[in-house]
Amino acid sequence: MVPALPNDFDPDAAAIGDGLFGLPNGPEDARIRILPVEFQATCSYRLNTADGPDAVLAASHQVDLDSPWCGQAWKVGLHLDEPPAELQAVVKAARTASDANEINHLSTARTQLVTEWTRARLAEQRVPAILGGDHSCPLGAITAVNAERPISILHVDAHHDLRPGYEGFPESHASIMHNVLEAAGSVERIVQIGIRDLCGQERQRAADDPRIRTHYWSDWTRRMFGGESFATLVGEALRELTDAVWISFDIDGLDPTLCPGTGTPVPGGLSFDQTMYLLDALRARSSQHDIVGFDLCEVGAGETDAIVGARVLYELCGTMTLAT
Ligand SMILES: [Mn+2]
Repeated sequence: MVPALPNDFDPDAAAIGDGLFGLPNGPEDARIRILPVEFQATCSYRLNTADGPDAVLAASHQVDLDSPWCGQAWKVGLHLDEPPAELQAVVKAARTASDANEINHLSTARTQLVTEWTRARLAEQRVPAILGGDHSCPLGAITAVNAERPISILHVDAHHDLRPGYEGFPESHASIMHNVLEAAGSVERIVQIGIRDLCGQERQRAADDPRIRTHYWSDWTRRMFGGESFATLVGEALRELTDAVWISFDIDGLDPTLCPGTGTPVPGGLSFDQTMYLLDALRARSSQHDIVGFDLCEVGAGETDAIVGARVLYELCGTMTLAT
């Protein structure tokens, strides 16, 4: 279903509205509903990502709507939701919380509210997406989607995120994939790309758990420098995905020049063009996969962070099969 837009909407004009990408969609006519979660309480290094969603929204007005990569993603209908009042209260409390018990309590409440929001979107046949905030934010969304249909996750990140809790926080941003795997009705598979900062415990977990398929960035760069193509490597990774795919995109999977304000930047990583190619290759496999939702996390509030984040967000929206 292509949503009805006002007759005078001109996608080629400069953005005039306040909406995401300057689009006039309301929540009722958007196929993709994006929930901003301005939560970063478990961040371990730098605290910049709670203001990411606002910065991405502002930068999105500079994104032209006919992408040379994904085309006219706006046509599916995109909307950045107003968070429910309870979630806003939790997010506000988390901004000043310092006690670990309090942060854990707020994290649990946040995840429950994200779960409820996601269930409501699924009931309305909308595609849910989460715009963080730190990478702990999408846990409730991923588990809610997986409860309806077994999914695999395409996970772009500098980190495994396989720690069983970190710094006293069971719902740490460094534990999202561990928590997804431990949740009831586990996901079928996690395909990790960009990984280059890890601990021994995580490496062992990834090697031992057949659901985890890690493509270490060091292996990819060795092979590319040895003459293999990025296309070959991407093809190997994407073939490991199952039918229904959630994309979990931590912006720190990219080279830190593209995300200088992210929480835990790591040198190396995907270029912007490699990221576009990766999503393009996923889109080319649309006859084999349903993209059931996505998250974009750890985007900082700086100018470059927001500009890159807004474009990655548009391309993530563009991985959905265009409705006819
Ligand atoms: Mn992460």
